[in-house]
Amino acid sequence: MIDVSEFISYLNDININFFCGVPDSQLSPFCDYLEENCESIIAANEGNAVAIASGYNLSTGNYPVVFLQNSGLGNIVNPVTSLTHKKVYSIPIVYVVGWRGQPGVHDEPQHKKQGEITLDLLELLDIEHFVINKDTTFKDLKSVFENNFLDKLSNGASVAIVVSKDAFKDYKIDKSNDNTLTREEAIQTVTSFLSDDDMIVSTTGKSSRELFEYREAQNHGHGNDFLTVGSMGHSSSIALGVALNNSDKKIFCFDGDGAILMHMGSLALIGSKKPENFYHVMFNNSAHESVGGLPTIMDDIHIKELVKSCGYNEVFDASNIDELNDILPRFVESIGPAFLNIDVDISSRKDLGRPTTTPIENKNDFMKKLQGE
Ligand SMILES: Cc1ncc(C[n+]2csc(CCOP(=O)(O)OP(=O)(O)O)c2C)c(N)n1
Repeated sequence: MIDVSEFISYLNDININFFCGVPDSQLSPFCDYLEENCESIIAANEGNAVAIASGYNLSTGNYPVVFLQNSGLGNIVNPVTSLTHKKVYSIPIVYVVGWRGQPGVHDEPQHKKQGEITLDLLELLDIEHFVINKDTTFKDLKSVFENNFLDKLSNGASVAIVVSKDAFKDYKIDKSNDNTLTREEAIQTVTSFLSDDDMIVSTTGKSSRELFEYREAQNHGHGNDFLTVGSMGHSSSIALGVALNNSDKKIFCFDGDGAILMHMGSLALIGSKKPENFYHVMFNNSAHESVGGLPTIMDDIHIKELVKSCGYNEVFDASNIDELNDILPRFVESIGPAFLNIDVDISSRKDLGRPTTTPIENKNDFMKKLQGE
């Protein structure tokens, strides 16, 4: 196991001290250590992180670190192939990649394919990699830098440390905000208010898990909900596609602030297409709660003004259960696209389960329900 403080101190000693990325639960000791002890940037998405890191390299000549879950590799393919690769600007970056879905390690369906192709994808991108696991020592890792990575970086190539489960020793910081409502209670309150005809597209992470468990507990079945278990940041676009093609139904998107920031352009498209049956709910903890609770920048921006200027028709806000109950009738009866910000705390149940149905079952049930079966 690697002690993150030893690893990051070593990086600092060799003049690697710029860190930018999107948090991941498998990397949470690394991300938490950075948050507490270093200057680091949490980017909107992984492609942005590569671009910010490139700007840092252009300014200093030093090597930046980009950290990400392997599901974010898709988001970096474009800047890696057309910006940082040796055939273009040759900008050296050290990647720290959480390896979800590693073959042989049990994981959720959305991680399986990405887990299988992670090392091949890095190879295709000409990013030399070293896998660390619970048996890897700091000495092993240091010698990879000394005998291989530093040479590659000095030649303008990028390198990656691929992080298996339990490769890092625990390191955890507390995260909290001042909100009183839990995301789970907010999800239950909104869902209980909807009719049997209303459809929900829910975002990646624990929101979808909490929605699934609520439907189980209520014996509702799962046909009204499309759980966007992967593809973080795309649930609002999925919901837009559904809303534009099912004008007789109300389509609700249950989103996270991190997910909205990740592909924020979708807000502009929703606002410009103006589907009257589109209802966007953001459970706002200003954090990536599902992967450890590190902050997003949602509290620094004026999201209500932003969605309004994108063309949303109505905007609502609730920061406690009374406000939520008060606003729900007006929100649901408004003409879309409508946006509801709900302030929630940074917490989730320790015993929260995972969907027990498969994504294909989920899709088939959802399609049947859309078709009125
Ligand atoms: C492209 C991509 N990057 C990173 C992840 C890992 N990930 C899963 S959920 C999540 C946090 C989601 O944050 P937010 O949308 O604010 O919802 P919250 O968990 O706070 O409710 C992250 C970073 C991912 N699944 N996909």
